[in-house]
Amino acid sequence: MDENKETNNQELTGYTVAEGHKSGYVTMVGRPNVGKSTLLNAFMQQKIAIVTPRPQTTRVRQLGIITTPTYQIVFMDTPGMMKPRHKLDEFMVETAVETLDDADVILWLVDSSSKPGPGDKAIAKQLAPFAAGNHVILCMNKADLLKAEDVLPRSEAYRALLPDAKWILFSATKDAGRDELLGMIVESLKEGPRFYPDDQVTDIYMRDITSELIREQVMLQLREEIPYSIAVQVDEYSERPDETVYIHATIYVERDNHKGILIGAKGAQLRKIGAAARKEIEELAEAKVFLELQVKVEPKWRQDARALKRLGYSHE
Ligand SMILES: Nc1nc2c(ncn2[C@@H]2O[C@H](COP(=O)(O)OP(=O)(O)O)[C@@H](O)[C@H]2O)c(=O)[nH]1
Ligand SMILES: [Mg+2]
Repeated sequence: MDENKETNNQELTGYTVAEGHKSGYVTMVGRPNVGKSTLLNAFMQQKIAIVTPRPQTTRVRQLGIITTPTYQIVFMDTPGMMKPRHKLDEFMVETAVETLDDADVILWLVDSSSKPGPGDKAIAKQLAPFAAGNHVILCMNKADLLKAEDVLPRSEAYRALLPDAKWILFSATKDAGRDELLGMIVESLKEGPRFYPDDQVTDIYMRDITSELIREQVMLQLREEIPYSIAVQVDEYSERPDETVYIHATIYVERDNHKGILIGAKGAQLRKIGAAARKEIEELAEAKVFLELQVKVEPKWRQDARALKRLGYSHE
C-alpha cells in the first residue's frame, strides 16, 4: 500500500490501520433456511441474528463486524431469497438483493443436504454477473448431513449452477470448515480502511434485538401461519436506576383467532413466550429484565405499506 492511500483511508474513516490492512463488506445470500444466520452467529461467536428451524426467520439486514489487527469484515446477514407473496416478502427479497451491489464478497449459501432446486437456479442466474468478477463464494452448508456417496455428485450439481464461483463444502456448525471459509473470505478482500471502531460488533441496538428475540420465541413455539404473520414492536425499553430493565412490547397479529392462540388459555401461551424471551434478553443485556407483552390485531399488516413502515420493514 502506498503512503497516499493510507492517508486517504484515514481521512475517509478516521481510524488508523497498519500497512496492508484489508477490509470489505461480505453479504450472505441464499434461499430461506440454508443457514445464513447460523453462520453469522458462529463467525461472531455471539447471537446477532435469530435462528429457528423455520424458513423466513430473518426479515431485515443484520450486520456483524469482525475486526482483527490485519482486517475488518462487515458481514451482512439477509432474508432468504424466494418468490414474494405479499409486500413483506417483497421488502425482504429487496433487502437481500440490495446488498449484492454493496458487497465486496458475496457468500452464496446453499443447503448441500438437498438437491439444487428451482429457487437455487434462479439465485444463481442473479449472481452470475458478480461471479464473473470473481466476487462470489458458493458456500455449500450442512455438509454434516450429507452422505459420503453424495458428496461428489451433490457438490458438482451446485457448482454447475455457477461455474465461475469459488466454492467450499462445510458446516456452519463445525469449527474446521468455518475457519477455512473465513480464510477464503480474507483472501478475497482488498486492501482498505476500517469502517467501524474496533469494538463495534453490530449496528443493531438492544431495542431491535429485543423485538427479534420475542419474535424468535413466537416462531419456535407456534405453528403454521401465525409465526409468519406476526410483528413485534418494542414500545418501551428503559434501564432503571436499580440496573434492571423494563420492556413493554406489542405483538401484532393479523386475525382475532391468532390473538387467541397467541395468548392461550388463561394467558399461558403468552407467558411461556415471555418467559423464554426474557431469559434470552437477560443474557444479552446482562441485567434483570421485566418484560410485559400485549397482543393487538392489525388486519393484513403484511400488505399495508404504512404498517410495514411503522414496524421497520421499509427501505425509505
Ligand atoms: N445440521 C446442520 N444444520 C444447520 C447448519 N447450519 C444451519 N443449520 C440449521 O438450519 C436451520 C436454519 O438456519 P438459519 O441460520 O436460520 O437459516 P437462514 O434462514 O438461512 O438464516 C436451523 O435449524 C439451523 O440450526 C449446519 O451446518 N448443519
Ligand atoms: Mg436467517
